[in-house]
Amino acid sequence: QQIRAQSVAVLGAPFSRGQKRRGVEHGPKVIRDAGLIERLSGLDYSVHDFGDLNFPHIEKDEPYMEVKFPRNVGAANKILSGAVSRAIGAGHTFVMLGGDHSLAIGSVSGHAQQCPDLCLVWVDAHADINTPVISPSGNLHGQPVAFMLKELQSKLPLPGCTMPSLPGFSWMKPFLSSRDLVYIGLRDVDPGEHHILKDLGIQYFTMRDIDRLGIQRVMEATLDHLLARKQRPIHLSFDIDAFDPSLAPATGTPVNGGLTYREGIYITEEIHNTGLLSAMDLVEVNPMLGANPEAVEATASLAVDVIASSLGQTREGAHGSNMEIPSAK
Ligand code: 4U7
Ligand code: MN
Ligand code: MN
Ligand code: MN
Repeated sequence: QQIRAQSVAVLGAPFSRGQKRRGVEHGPKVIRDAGLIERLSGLDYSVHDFGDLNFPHIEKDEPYMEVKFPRNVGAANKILSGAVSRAIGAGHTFVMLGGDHSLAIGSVSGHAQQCPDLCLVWVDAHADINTPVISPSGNLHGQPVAFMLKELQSKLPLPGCTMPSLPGFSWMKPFLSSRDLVYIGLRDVDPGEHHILKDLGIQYFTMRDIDRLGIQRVMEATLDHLLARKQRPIHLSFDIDAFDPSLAPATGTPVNGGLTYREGIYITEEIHNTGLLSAMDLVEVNPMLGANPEAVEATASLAVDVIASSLGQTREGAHGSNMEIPSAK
């Protein structure tokens, strides 16, 4: 039989205006330097590295309500959304290298343009579901999920709502139902976010749930929730701060008590095993925040492991179907 090599598109999004700390825009470079492209080629993919996007710098960008840099975040995500849509339309499995997590607005919306029935797995210490009105920080990397949810449309300053629109965001409208989203790894949830999670009945697994159930049952429940009724494309949005800070120190908002290496890799192996992964984000690696170069390299190398494992690298090993054990001479 003929097996065509699957193709993966890799795109860097060097962007940091969704939060205040400089350096996260260098995430794509350190993840590439940690050997991403070689690792994916080794998995028998044809890898298309589309390089890094160029984002405009909008000089005059006053806060709107408390929201910081809305025009820059809106413009960058509009560009990203178009690029993701084209890559997925061309048949690639898509990998976005961040950059801060506000980029998920563009990444998931571009994916949804091609795959309207997608579901979303959000692996993160944080829920990133603050609306502009309830956000304690005003940083958009803590708000991307709110912008996606149809159920929150009336609470968002977007076209169609009674509030004036957030500058930079007139191009987008919510596209995801709250039942098509599952969180894994939560341990730092703001009061307004907790209210939304409960109010909308969103499925989530905190670190405490992982302690209680184990990661195996968490993944079973996650995939059951999203896929039991029908098989559909998965978007995996992976914030490196889901891991324990001892494993991923080079990130902007670390929170103690995170995923172990084995829990994180189990999550991605299970996602791969569905055969339904269609696009993923790897965000919030900030090389300017490691205590030393080793801390940065460890974080970047962990990011590569997460991506490779999502795309089929296994801990058990693998071999081609035509392999034979050579006989002794
Ligand atoms: B990340 C925070 F208030 N919730 O909204 C906020 F605690 O993409 C943190 O998950 C958000 O790293 C963290 O600013 C955003 C804060
Ligand atoms: Mn986070
Ligand atoms: Mn996040
Ligand atoms: Mn963070």
